[in-house]
Amino acid sequence: MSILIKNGTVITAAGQQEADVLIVGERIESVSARGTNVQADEVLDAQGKYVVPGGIDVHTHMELPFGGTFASDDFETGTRAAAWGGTTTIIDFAVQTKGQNLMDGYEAWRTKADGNCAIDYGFHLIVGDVTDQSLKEMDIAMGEGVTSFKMFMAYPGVFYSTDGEIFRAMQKAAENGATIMMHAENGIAIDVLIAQALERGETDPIYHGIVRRSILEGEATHRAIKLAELAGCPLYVVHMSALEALAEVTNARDEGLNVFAETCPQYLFLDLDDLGNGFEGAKFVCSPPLRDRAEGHQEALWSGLATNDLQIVSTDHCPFCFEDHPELGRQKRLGEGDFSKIPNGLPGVEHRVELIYHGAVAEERLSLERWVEVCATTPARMFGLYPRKGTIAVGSDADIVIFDPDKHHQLSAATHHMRTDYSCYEGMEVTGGVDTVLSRGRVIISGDQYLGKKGDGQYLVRDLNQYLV
Ligand code: DUC
Ligand code: ZN
Ligand code: ZN
Repeated sequence: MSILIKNGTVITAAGQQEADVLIVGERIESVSARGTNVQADEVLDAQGKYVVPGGIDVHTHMELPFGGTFASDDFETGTRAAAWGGTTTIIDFAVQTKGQNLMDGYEAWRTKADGNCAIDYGFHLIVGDVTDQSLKEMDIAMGEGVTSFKMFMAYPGVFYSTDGEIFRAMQKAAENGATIMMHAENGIAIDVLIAQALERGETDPIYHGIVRRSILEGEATHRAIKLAELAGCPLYVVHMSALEALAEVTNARDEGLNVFAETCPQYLFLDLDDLGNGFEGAKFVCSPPLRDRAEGHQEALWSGLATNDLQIVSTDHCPFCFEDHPELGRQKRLGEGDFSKIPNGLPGVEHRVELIYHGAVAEERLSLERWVEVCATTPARMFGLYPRKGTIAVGSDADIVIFDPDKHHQLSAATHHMRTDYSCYEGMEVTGGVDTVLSRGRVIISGDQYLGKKGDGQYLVRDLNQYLV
């Protein structure tokens, strides 16, 4: 089976080209000057549209157990929603819980995902219990293509690791060339502030945003960088929200350290005010929290993306329903009367590629090439998938989005495909939208039709971070 994508403008991180793309089977066969006489079984006309690499979301939490419930998207619904939004690869987080072997977490997440994904997928591993055994198992995980390990400086009693535990895992990562991914918030200090707020009767969701102070994200980021520097391992700071944290990463990178960071659309578009309005604010509870716009975090993050102090936009997709759900039960409402019991996380996997196009390209903050770079190419290189993924080149997987820059649409829970009963972007007008999506040479989205199916997505064995200095 061959498909020719004709008449489009091919955008990669390296530049733009008026070119036709020939796909044979699952791979890109040729990228040739527009109008070259190439024959194919099927022709897709991309006149007036961009032809870009499929999005790669390196931070999702399908079915994550959290706060007495589970993230509401499973691998089937979540990867389908991702496809609708132009994402053709996810890297999700398998979880090792306390007392469990590390590889048991990996096996459990493979069981949840295998046969259920509509797009390709890989895993990072959350190291939830640093022991001699789990450190040894980090070697085994590398053999399975899990080359990145997430740790938490937040959530004492749940995912939290002490500095000593973090340092031991970092030493192991340094031996293997693995990347440590860090949730950098000082969870111990935050827990003191949570208890004090609740004692004062401050129970609404807005206090989630107030107690999780940005200075505590900056402090934890600094500490993580110093520990990684000493251990000699690459560090990737996840879901950065605060300008104090960005300053730490910028300094580290200026010193030539292997320090990297991502942010997410929620930190670029939403803010502390969204956490107001009584319990409605629970819809916006995630950690780190949405920040006060007046403090300049959002503008700092956009400029970090422009200067490459921030390299990736991921989603931290971790959805929960607002109203009680017939199958999932209580989700956000678990935290009525106590903000600290609201499950943390937002739906987002469907909207990242379009939102970043809107905020970056349509609103003229970043170039087309940089949009592709932060949404696809750098994620592929950072997590060992390039050049199989993240670009449009001969031999690469035919994961391709035909993107219509002239499409205007409104984001809404009524039309999205994520399994949540609300949208964080309800009513927002977005310029630019996904038209057609191909995953390894198969058309899985065509206009308003979903043509994918669960089980078509393959597990990805990943290589090491390709940016190490
Ligand atoms: N933050 C969230 O908002 N949800 C899941 C875990 C996390 O770190
Ligand atoms: Zn996190
Ligand atoms: Zn996360």
